[in-house]
Amino acid sequence: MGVAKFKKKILNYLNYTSADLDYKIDKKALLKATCLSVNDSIFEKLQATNLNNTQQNSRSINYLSLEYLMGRMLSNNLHNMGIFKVAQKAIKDLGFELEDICENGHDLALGNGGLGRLAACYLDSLATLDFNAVGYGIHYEHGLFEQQFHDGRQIETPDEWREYGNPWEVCRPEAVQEVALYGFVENIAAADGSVKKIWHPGQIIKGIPWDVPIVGYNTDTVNVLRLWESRASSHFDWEAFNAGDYQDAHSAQTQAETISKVLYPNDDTDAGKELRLIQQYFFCACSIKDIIRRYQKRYQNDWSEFSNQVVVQLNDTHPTIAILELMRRLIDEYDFKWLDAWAVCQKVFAYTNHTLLPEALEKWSVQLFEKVLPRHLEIVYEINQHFLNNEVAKLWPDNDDMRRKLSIIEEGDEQMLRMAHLCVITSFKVNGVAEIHSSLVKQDLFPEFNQLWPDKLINVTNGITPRRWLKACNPLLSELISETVDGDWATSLPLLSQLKKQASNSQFQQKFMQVKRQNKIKLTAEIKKLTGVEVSPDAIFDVHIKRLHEYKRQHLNLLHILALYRRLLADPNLDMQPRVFIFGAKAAPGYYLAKEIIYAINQVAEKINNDARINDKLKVIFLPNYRVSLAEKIIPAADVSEQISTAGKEASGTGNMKLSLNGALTIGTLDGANIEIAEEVGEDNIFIFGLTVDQVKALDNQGYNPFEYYQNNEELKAVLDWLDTDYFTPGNAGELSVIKQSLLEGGDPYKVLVDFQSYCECHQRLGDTYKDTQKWAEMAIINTAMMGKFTSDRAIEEYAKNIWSLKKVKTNGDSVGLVIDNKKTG
Ligand code: 26Q
Repeated sequence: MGVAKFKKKILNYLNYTSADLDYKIDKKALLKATCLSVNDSIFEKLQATNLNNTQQNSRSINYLSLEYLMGRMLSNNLHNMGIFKVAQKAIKDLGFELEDICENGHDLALGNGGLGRLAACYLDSLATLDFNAVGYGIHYEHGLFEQQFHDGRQIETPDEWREYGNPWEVCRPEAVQEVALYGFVENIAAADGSVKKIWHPGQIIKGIPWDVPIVGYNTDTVNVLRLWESRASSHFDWEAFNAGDYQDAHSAQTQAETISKVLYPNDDTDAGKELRLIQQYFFCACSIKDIIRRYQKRYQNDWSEFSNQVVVQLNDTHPTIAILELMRRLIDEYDFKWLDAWAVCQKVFAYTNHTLLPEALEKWSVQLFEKVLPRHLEIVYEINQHFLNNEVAKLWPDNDDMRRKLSIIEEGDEQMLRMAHLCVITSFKVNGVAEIHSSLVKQDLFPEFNQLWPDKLINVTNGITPRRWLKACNPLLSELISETVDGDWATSLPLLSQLKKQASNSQFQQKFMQVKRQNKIKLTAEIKKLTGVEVSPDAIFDVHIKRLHEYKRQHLNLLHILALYRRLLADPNLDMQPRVFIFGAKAAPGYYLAKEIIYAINQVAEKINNDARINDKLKVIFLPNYRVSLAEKIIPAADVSEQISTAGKEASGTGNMKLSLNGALTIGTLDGANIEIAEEVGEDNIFIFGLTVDQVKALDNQGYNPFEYYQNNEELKAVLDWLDTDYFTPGNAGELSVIKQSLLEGGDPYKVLVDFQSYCECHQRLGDTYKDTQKWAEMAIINTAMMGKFTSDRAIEEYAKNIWSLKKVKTNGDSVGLVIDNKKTG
C-alpha cells in the first residue's frame, strides 16, 4: 500500500467514522482512524488464514491463558504488516508524528507480569511462523490496576482500557456460549447397570467472544486471540421488572457480569476466592465449548480425529479445569466411556509450570469446589482413584505414604485440590521455562512423577519477540543492526551473531554507544515528565523493572544504594561513576511488605535526589505505573539490567532477555534464564554474583542466622540501622523498620543479607568496567549479538516439535480477498 492510499483511508475514516465536528484533527481520532485503516487489510488476511486452515484441515494449538499482556497494538501491527514507514509518512503528511499518535493508545494490560507477557510474545511467534493457533483468554473489563504514588505510597486505580472503545477487537455473536454453575448432580441408573450423571445447574451464564487479530510478521497469517466476556444469560428478568422488583432484575445481570469484571492481581491473599474459581471455570468452559464447536464444524459427531486435530497448552495451572470440563462433556454429553474420555484428554493437554514457590502452587478447597462445580469434583475423584490404584500402585505397591504424597487431594484440616498434580497426571508433556527451572521441577517439585513417567517432564526455555522488543521499541538500534547484519534478523535472531566481529571495532562501538546515548536522552525527558527529576545521560542507567516481590529482591538493590549514598556522604569526592537507579514495579494490592519496599525506595529517592552534597553522583527514580509501553521506553536506554533474584526462585525471567538484547549488561545471580544468558554471552560479558542454587539449599539445610551477617558487616549494619531513624522519613522514625525486621527477626527468607557483600563487590567491578568506555561498548555489543537463542520463535519451534507435533500452514496468498462461504470456515 502506498502513502497516498493510506492517507486517503485515514481521512475517510476520520470523516465517516469520527465525523470530526471541529474540522480539526484530534490525536485520539487520528489514532482510531489509523487503526481502522490497517484493520481493513488485517481482517482480509484473517479471513484468508481461517479459510486456509479449513481447506488444509490443519491441526491447531489452543493456548489457554488467564492472562495476556499485549501492550499497545498499533506500532506492532504496522511493523508486522510491513507498512510502518508508509504509515509514518502518511501521518507526517497530515502534520503529525506517528510516534506521538501511538502514545495516545492504551495498553491492553490483561495480565500481571511475566506469564502474561510470555503469552503475548508466543502469539506473535505463532502467527509469524504460520502455525494454526488460537489464544483463549478473558475479556476483563478492568485489566491490571493503574499505579500512582501518593506521598511515596502505591495507590491503585482501575484500568479503563476500553473507555474510548478498542479498535482491535470484534465481537463474534455467532460463537456465544452458555456456561453452567452450582446446582447438584442426579444419578440415574440405566438398565445395563451403569449410572448416568445429570448436572442440574443453579445458574447459567453467557460467554461473549471478542476476537483480537494477531498479525504475523512478514507473512499472510493472521491468527485470533479470543477473549470471553460474561453476561447474564437472559438479558433482563422482565417478570421481576414488571412486578416492580427492579433490584432483583438487575442483580442476576450484575452478578453474571462480575465474572469478567476484573483481573486478579497475583496475590497470595486472593487465592482461594470463589469468584476466581468461577472466573477460571467460566473461561475454561467457554473455551472448551468453542474448541468442540470448531471441531464439529469439520467432523460433526465423529470423535476419532479429535486428538489429532486439537492440542491444548495450559499456561500454568490457572486453566486446569479445562481438563475436567472436557472429561465432563465427553462422558455426560457425548456418551464416552470413562477410559475413552481419559485417553482423549491425555493426548490433548500439555502443561507449562512457571513457579517452584510453594505458596504460588494453586490449591482449591474441596468444599468450595463441590459447591461451585459438583460434577467436576466427582470427575477429580475418579481420575485420582484410577491414578492411585493403577499407576502409583504399580510402581509403589501398598505404599500409603506415596499415595498421600501424589494424590490430587491433599489431606489436612481442610481437604485441598492440588491443581498441579491434576495437570501433571493428565498432561502428555509438562515443561519448565528455563534449564535450571526444569531440572528443579524434576528433582525437587515432582521427583516421583518424574520416576513414574521419565519422558514427561521437559524444558522449553522462554523467549521474547524481537519484533516488539527490538525492531519496534528501538528504531535507532534496529537501523544500525540492519546496516550491519545480512539477512532478516527480526525473523532469524541468531543472525545478530554477525555483530560479534564488530564488537572490537572502535567505529562500530562509537555508533552503538551513540544510539544508546540517544535513547538515554529520550528517557531522560520521560523521567523529567513523569517525576520532575533531572538526570544526566552521562550517568550509568541501572534498571530494575519487574513485579515487586521479595524474591526479586528490590530491597537488596535498595540496601546497595544506601551503601553508595553513605560512602558519598563520607567522601563527596569519591571516585565513582555517576549512577541513576531506575525502578519500575507494581506490588499486589494486598502484599504488605512489597508496598513498604516501594515506599522505602520512594523515600530514599526523595532524600538522595535533593541532597546537594553528593554532586548529582547518585539519583534514584521510581517510575510510576510500570507496564509494557513504559518498558518499551526504558529498555532501549538501559546500561545495566538488575536480575538479582535469590537463586532457585525465578523460574526464568524474560526482562533479562529484553534488556540484554538492547545492549544492557546484566548484574545477576545464577538463576532462571540468567544462567543461559551467561552461557551465550560468556562469563566475561556479564556480572554474576551471589549464592548458587546448591549453596542456597545447603544454607537452608544447615540453618541460617541473618544476625551474623548484620553483626559482621559494618556497612550492612549501618544501612539497616539507618532504616530505623527518621533520616528518610522526617519526623517519623521507624517507618522503614519493617524492612529491616523482615531481614532479621523475619529470618530473611530470600537471603538478602547473605548476598549483600558479593552484590556490592560486583557493582564495584561493574563501575570500574564502565570507566573503560571501549571495553563497555564491546561487552554491550556482544550482549546484543548473542541473544539469538532467546527469540520466542525458537521457543515456539520447540513447542511445535517436542510437544504439539504441529506443522506450519502456509497461507495461500490467492485466497486473500476471496468471497468466503462462512459456513465452511472455523
Ligand atoms: C494466583 C492466584 C490467584 C490469582 C492470581 C494468581 C496468579 C496470577 C499470575 C499467580 C501467578 C501469576 C503469574 C506468574 C508469573 O508471571 N510467573 C512468571 O512467569 C514468567 C514466564 O514464564 C517467568 O519468566 C517468571 O520467572 C515467572 O515468575
